[in-house]
Amino acid sequence: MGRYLPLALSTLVHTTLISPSTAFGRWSPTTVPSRHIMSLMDSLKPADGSEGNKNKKPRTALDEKSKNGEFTRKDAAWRGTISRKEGAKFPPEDNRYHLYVAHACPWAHRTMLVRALKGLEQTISITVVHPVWQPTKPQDDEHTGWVFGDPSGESFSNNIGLGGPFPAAFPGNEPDPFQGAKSIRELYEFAGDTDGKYSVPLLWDKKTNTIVSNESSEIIRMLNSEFNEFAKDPELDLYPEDDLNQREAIDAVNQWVYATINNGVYRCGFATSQEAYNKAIEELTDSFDRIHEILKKQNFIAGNQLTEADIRLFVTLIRFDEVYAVYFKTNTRSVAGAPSMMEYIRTIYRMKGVAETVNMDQIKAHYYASHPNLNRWSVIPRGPDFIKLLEAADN
Ligand SMILES: N[C@@H](CCC(=O)N[C@@H](CS)C(=O)NCC(=O)O)C(=O)O
Repeated sequence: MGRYLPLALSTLVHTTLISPSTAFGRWSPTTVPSRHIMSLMDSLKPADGSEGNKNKKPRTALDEKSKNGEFTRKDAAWRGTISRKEGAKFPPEDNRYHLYVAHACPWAHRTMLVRALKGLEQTISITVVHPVWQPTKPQDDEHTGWVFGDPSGESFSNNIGLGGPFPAAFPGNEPDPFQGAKSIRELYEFAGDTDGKYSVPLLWDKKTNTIVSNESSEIIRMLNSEFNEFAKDPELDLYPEDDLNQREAIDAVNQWVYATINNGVYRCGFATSQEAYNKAIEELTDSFDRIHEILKKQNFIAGNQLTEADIRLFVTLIRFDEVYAVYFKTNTRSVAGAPSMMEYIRTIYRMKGVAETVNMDQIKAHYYASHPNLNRWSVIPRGPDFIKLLEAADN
């Protein structure tokens, strides 16, 4: 059985008055509905896989684990393609598609970066959700996930009523402009989703009101190649069509960087056994050193020009010292202590439109407050002020 809070604290939890706010399904300090006490107690159980969600289909990344405590990410469910090919279900069109993203999410960040670098801001609209996960249907079940910002709403705590207060909208968090959805989950349900994992990024078709794709690796390819007639920088090709060697190099890098770095940080952070963590941190540390060495010899990770592989690496490295090294226990290394990496991400950070896609406040608020079984009180550490380091003049 799981270890629960000491009695005095758990009594406090039972009697603390917490209730869902009617408008947004958020918890505010007034009353605890009984179903929520159950979900609250669930979230207080140790994340050791010994009980709880094992018979349920994974609904969030925190449930995606194997018997030996390894984090095992499941595949994205919506895999439509925007294509210039004749008769395509989703042809590229100006102002037809919308991206739902979170500043915090590295996978969503990939899509924001490619949109910015290609100059597609006018063609593909965007909504940034609130960084702190909240109950999405508190009347019905215990799922917590992405909700939309409410610039006139009240501040709130994490999903077990602790930490914060967090503003109802961080700068730039807007309500859903199209369906009036309160959560990303509502959009999935509106589109008839049966998978049950409500992730961002979400590429939405405004014309047919449905989801095109929720797989970032595929969305960035579409943004790179299918919208050139609208792009301000159509020349930029992050996965060069006419250079098969370069494509091979990108594919090869993506493979080990995804497994050991992009997903590797999650394999460290969400591991629920020492063995699983040890394996992940060893692989991550080896890859970190490998990247550092490669970047001493060349400007970018798959050669001397910026490619998709850099977009995918950048989003993990920029979160590394502020979040992953602390929260996901990847503290065998630091980006600030690796000069070739520091120079590399500084170069990318200074490219047109890139800095605007990076929001460290929302990145930190999300990670430190959205998984209360990892950080119950949602205390956000001060950190090294990585962005300041990044923006500092070269020395
Ligand atoms: N395969 C997806 C993964 C996306 C993903 O895992 N997004 C996270 C945020 S960083 C999410 O929305 N998770 C929701 C959940 O775990 O409930 C992609 O690369 O697009």
